[in-house]
Amino acid sequence: MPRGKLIVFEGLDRSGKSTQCESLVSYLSERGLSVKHRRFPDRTTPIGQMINNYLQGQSEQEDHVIHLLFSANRWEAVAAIEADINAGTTVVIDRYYYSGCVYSAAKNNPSLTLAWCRHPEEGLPRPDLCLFLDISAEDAAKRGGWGEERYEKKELQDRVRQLFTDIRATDDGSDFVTINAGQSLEEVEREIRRHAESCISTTDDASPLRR
Ligand code: DGP
Ligand code: NA
Ligand code: NA
Repeated sequence: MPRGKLIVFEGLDRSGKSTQCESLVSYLSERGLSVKHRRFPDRTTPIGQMINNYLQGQSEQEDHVIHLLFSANRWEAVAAIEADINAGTTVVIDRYYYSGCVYSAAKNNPSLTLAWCRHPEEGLPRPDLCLFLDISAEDAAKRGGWGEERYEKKELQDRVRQLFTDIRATDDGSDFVTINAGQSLEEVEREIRRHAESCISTTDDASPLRR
């Protein structure tokens, strides 16, 4: 049986990522594909609850500490993700280690560089496809605005977008397919489906997940 694929969505808050992620999962499962939906942070685990409290402003964490908690929240799911993929299930994830790097690096803490932030993420399974929903912080804010959570502020989102752009110039960025998230929902959906179809029909199914 061919292994499943690892498909990741990335983008700013309010980029339409979660909506598009859900839509792709339904689309693929309606096509009869075995598919599983995940999101990071996964707020349901004990580590995820610490992250949730931090994001909602109910607790404070030192910048490196929260970075490592976000990373640990991905590592604690790795065995389950790999088991699904090896059993032929495609796993679609809303946010992954690219968010992990850019949101922490956007804090402008001099000892929290993009390179430092990347280290704890090294060795996580690399996606077969990373759909980067690109939108300016300004246009994202027009979409009903951001909520109350810690990072949902224009200045930080501007830096996050710049850092996503910086990542695109690195080896990690070679995973990205950039989608103009300023288009209509239907146009974005169509583009995503096209990329996902092409990823899924790729015949290198015997190749293991990259790290
Ligand atoms: P979401 O549930 O997708 O809205 O994500 C919650 C917020 O956390 C969002 O502003 C993005 C941010 N975030 C996601 N992953 C990470 C991470 O690994 N590290 C940091 N610092 N922030 C993250
Ligand atoms: Na959010
Ligand atoms: Na979201």
